[in-house]
Amino acid sequence: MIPANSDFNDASWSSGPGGIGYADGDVGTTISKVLSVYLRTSFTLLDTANISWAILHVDYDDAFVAYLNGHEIALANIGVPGVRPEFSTQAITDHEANIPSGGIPNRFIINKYAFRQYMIQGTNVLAMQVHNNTIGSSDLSSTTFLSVGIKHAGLTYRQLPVWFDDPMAEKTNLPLLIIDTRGQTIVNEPKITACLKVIDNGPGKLNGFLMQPTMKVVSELRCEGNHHKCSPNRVTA
Ligand SMILES: [Ca+2]
Ligand SMILES: [Ca+2]
Repeated sequence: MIPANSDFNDASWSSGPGGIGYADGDVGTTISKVLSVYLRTSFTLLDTANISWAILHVDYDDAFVAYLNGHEIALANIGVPGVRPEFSTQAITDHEANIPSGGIPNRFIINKYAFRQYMIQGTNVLAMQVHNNTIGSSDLSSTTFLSVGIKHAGLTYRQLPVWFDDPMAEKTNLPLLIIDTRGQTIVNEPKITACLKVIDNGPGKLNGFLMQPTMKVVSELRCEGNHHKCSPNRVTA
């Protein structure tokens, strides 16, 4: 289990700069070969009211689950959302880290409702479990970046990585359709209630996925076969 609250005494844990792993070019602290490794780091949020979005970038080999104050916020290549994998669980497939070959880490947009619910004014703990796909795997990577949007102009913290793209600046001429499950997993039964958001600012205008939706459809969603089925219930503009 990942001890996720800030009261947990991790003094007996080894510590070192990230990423923690072995035999990959982005390792800050080298450990011996393992199937899985558990990581914790803490950070301070002075005013949670100013946070408008959160993005996790993870350069992982081969899988990970990330938790904010004990609540799952992202996972990749392992298990199912909402179920904490055992330490002995293997990653589903092989997955290479991108930074060592000149690429950029994978991006995970954190559901803003979940992030607002889980973040704490004061000390927060980001915990990770990172898993290999085989016992004795030749490499492991876990380089992680948690970034938040701050509404207060003029407040800046650590310099952003050179590869970081401002999500507020990512815009397209095409209308955007976003399925917002508010952190719920779409399953076969029961149906979940989700919100389909349309961002379409009109001809000649740009649309960005963090912009205010121009239309919202409250809808029920469930998995059916290899596709998702939805039944619109309510439309608001
Ligand atoms: Ca690998
Ligand atoms: Ca590996």
